[in-house]
Amino acid sequence: MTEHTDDTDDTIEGHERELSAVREEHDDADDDVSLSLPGLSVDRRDFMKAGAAVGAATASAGCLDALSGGGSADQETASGGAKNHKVAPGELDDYYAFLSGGHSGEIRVMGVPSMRELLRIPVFTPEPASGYGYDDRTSEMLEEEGGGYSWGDTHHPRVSQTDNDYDGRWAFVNDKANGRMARIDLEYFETDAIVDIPNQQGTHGACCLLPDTKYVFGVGEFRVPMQNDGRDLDDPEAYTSTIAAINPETMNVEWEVEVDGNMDNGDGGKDGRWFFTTGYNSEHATTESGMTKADRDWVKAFDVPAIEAAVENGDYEEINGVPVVDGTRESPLNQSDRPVVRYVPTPKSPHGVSVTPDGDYAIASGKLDPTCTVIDVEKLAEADDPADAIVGRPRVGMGPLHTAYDGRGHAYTTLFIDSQVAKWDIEAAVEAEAGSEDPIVEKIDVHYNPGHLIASESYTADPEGDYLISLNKLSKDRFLNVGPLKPENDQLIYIGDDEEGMQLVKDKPSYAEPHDASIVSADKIDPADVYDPSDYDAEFVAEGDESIERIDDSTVHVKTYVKRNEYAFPEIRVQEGDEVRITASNVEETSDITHGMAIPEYDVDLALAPQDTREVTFTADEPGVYWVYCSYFCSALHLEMRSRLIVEPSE
Ligand code: RUQ
Ligand code: CUA
Repeated sequence: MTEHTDDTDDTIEGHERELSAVREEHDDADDDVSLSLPGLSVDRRDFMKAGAAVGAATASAGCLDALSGGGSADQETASGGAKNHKVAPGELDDYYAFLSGGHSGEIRVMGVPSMRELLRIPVFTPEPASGYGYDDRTSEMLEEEGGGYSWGDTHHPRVSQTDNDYDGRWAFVNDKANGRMARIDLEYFETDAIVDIPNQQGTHGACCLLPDTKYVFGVGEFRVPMQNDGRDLDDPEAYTSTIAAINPETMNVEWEVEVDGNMDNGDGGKDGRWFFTTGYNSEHATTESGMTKADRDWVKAFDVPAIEAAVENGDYEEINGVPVVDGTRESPLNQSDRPVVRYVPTPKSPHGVSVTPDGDYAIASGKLDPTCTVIDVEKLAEADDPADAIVGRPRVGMGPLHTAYDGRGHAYTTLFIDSQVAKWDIEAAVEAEAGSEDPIVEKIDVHYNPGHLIASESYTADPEGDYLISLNKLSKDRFLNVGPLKPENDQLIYIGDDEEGMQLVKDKPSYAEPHDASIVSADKIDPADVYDPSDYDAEFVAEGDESIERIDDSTVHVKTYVKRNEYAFPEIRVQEGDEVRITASNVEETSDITHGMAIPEYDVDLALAPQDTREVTFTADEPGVYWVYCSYFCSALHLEMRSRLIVEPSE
């Protein structure tokens, strides 16, 4: 049983098939292993047969998993072999993974290790299944705070932390397309705030200043004129990119720092002082060849307290309502012994940067260079020359993009060109000469061309060190051909056994395109089961509170409750040209009983989870009969759950 099984087949039949495979393998080996369970000794085959006969009952599935080496509670096999990482039907995962959706503009929630997709959280894009962007509150959020774009490009979901550990409050994610940051409330798993970051285009990196998420940083990638209002069009030297420090509670942009060169990814140190970004284009060019001319680029290390002091002292220019601190190399603020930004030279165009769990090192992945650059955070604070803080440069392989950690002193770096993940020893890299391959522990093939990778709780001070997901950009031949636009391939790798080495566990096709992810222990997140009506401004419409009220000549307000299998009113009668506002509350308290409120030809689409209230406003400009119907299959009488919107013609 060293083979790993793909458990996407969670059916009873699938389970049976797998069991018979286990039995056959076992029969071939012809060694009867007796199992000692507390108080009884059972022949393994007999036990399996008994279990299989019971089918997929949860309890027996759990026992079977323990026997065949799977399950989340007891993952060691009786014969001391490998785990099979199976999460049986009805069992729950150990982790939540939050993956970005790229230019789908959303976040996906997946269980690990099953790799079952649990939910999609729309962020920058309207999404009809959840009604996101169709009720007044979320459509206003997208329109007003969000700037009214129809899409976004999410890359880096980061979960808030307290004391360098996940606190389960929020996830944040960037919009690379339009320079925005969004916050997702992890009580309800929904986007609750979007900020359109002034002076920034291409907000790429996103992450928190630790230990306590004092700021969420948006890392501006594209250099643009400051301000971008028609000036300096043909003067790229005058363009600039900034990092933006966002208050996680208010989502207000507190300050920005402008720098030389483009920025790319970012990560916060663990002690509240440093924030690191990678970057390219130290040349300030506008074409690819221009951006890759010089051999050197930088990791920029932002000294947050020094920046805060500059803001405090008024050493900034206010641009579009935000204090912008000059962090370019020539800035007077960088000539003192406490510069606001330190420019650590690296080989050209480093891509990912991440801080080790102990906070000792910031490691930048070389991308165009086959090495990683290890920066000693303590030395950085003391060194006169930031280059002196570089303490290691292991040669990891071709196209290193991102690095994650297991908490046991290893780093794992994706190699885009080699289609591999390299595992290496951080301290060995510090001791080895620059360019040495000695720190490499092993490499595993992935399929194909990985971008990001993420290990369980890798961004905290205490990673779990068991699972790693390699987010591969290409899947090519790994799945049934679905035409030219292929899925990506998120591969689960078990990294919990340093002796056996990395083990590829499963392939998970994913729609374009996850970039980064955070993997959080399930017990650190505590989502609500139903809404708490007091959490929203909208007035809850209980049974008995329903009304259809004419506010004035041209406005009607409908307040309706919603429950199995009715809306409060069998008909809603209005006049042609009326502005109609509907306030609808799902009065159900039963978990998972969601109702919809859809009105054809008026583009109305509300999704109402239990105890939720949503409002929608529209103009009834076409006379006629419109069936109000429920779009969530809620009961046997779901189809009959109806009302009519009757729009009477004006004379
Ligand atoms: S960055 S892999 Cu945003 Cu690497 Cu995509
Ligand atoms: Cu309510 Cu279907």
